[in-house]
Amino acid sequence: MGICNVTPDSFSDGGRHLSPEAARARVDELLAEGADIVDVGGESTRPGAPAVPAKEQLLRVLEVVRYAAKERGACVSIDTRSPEVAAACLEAGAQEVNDVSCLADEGLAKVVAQAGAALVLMHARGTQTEMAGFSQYPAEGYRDVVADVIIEWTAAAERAVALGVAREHLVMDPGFGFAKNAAQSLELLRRLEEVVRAVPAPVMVGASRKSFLTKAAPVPPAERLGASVAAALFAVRAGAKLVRVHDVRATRQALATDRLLHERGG
Ligand code: HH2
Repeated sequence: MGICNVTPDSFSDGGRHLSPEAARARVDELLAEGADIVDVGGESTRPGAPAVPAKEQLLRVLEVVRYAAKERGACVSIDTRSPEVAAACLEAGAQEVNDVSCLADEGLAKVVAQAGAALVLMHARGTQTEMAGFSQYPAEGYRDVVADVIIEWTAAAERAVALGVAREHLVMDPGFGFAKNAAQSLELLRRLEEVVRAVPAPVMVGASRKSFLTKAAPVPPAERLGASVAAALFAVRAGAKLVRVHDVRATRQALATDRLLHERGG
């Protein structure tokens, strides 16, 4: 899944794809690099980011979604917590809703159910506006981060199913960096196999350029390619079915090479 942030303030690429031309060019770039899904978002989730009203999100993303889905024939995911934004984007050709709020608004599940769309449910606690800072969260916030994330995600998934979302249309995302400090995110990724085994849905990992990856190499977001590719590779080996990334070409290259090297007699 390639990331198309149509925002002025995303943590690693804010403002780069805000104009309609730049956003379309970003879609073209992601598809040329081999993205299977284009994730379009009009609201940053960086800590402290203000909520963006639905109207403003739609001004940013609707034409981009339409372009990617209708003109480029891409599989489009809309990254939003807003039922109104989700409904308009599904109508414009998106096939999936990416919810970073872990179903804070049940209206979102109703919209997804009505459209027969897919729903990425990402584990989180509270909104980005409430988050203190990148990778800041109390150590005592979890009894066991893996067990707690699975329990809380499963409860949200059951709510979504009760609201009409098809069980087989759910994707699980542990929510790296969301209500988790760096140690908690690292532990969650390290033990991803346990999550994959426990959850009856495909697992998606979004670790790309995130600050918890800087423990080994403290560099700014745009310089975290190596760490991001390593994390994606680790996630896929642990059983993740999707990785949400900024750098599709490098990630694909690494995954394809890894697969080749693991082939026997090839
Ligand atoms: N992370 C971000 C945004 N959306 N969605 C899912 N499912 N999983 C994630 O890990 C995830 C996500 C944050 O990254 P980014 O989009 O690059 O930044 P911003 O939220 O500042 O636009």
